[in-house]
Amino acid sequence: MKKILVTGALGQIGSELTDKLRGTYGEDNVIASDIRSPENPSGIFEEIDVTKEKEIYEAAKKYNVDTIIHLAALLSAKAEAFPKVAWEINMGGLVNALEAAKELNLKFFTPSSIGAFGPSTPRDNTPQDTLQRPTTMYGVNKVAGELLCDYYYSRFGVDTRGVRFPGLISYVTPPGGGTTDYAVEIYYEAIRKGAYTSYIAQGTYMDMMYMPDALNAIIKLMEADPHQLKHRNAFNITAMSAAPEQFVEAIRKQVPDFKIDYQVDPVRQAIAESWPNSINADAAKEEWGFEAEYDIDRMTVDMLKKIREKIKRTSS
Ligand code: AKB
Repeated sequence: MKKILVTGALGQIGSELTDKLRGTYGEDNVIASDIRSPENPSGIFEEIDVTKEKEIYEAAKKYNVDTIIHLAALLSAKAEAFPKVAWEINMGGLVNALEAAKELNLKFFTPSSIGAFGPSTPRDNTPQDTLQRPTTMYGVNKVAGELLCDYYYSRFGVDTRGVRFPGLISYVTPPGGGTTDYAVEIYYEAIRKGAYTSYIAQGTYMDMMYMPDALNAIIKLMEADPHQLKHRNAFNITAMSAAPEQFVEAIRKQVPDFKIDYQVDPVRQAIAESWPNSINADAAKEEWGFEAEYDIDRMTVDMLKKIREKIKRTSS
């Protein structure tokens, strides 16, 4: 990667990835884009509506990029509330981005998700290659997206790559409209109130990952030798499998009086129950050396420290 266009650059992954890419590849070699400009863009920024057929193509051409990292998408709970909009953004945006990559001969990354699995998928140690019959619009989009990326690689030779992200946890930009968002909220509430009401029930396990590991995974996969990649797209990756009570246990090591109660949201609970408890990431380890550095305790120490500092900064 030498010059990179990032779509969805103001989102949970995009905001941190853009900074990291700029640090690694140079300020002027990373073009951030989103549907709306931020108030004070800190580097090159383009307004792109990914559903408009040519906007990604035009920006990629204008800046002569060699890579597109396509992140613009609706997350699972939002997609369930607005399924048709999700189809238009998640699928329409993806095909437009892939077309730009095809026309301009660009490398391409887009994330899939644990949401690409469904209730008939093996729930524990879910294999890389397995049954995928998701029951959510988000999942339908993700499976179709995985197949579409495979298709653009085999049919047109586009260098498409991707991972299935678990729930991503970060203190920088909040996620919006996901099922795993509770695993971010719980840390903020631990600092602000010493208590959290979880919309996901006790005993509901899902895979999770701290953002630094997710960003490293994207860069490592994009820089991997293509000859080593048998799967290319939709690699299972994970750092931990956890239910709300594991977060409580980890937080109580730092905030001993932290309290939890439960008011389960039936929509997000049903989505969570249709996803695996834990996925197997052996293919990612074998094919491009994926590894996660943060387990739940190390992540918790860092999250709580960074959120405390952030709250102090914004209140002073
Ligand atoms: C969501 O909850 O929708 C996302 C995901 C796991 O893809 N965080």
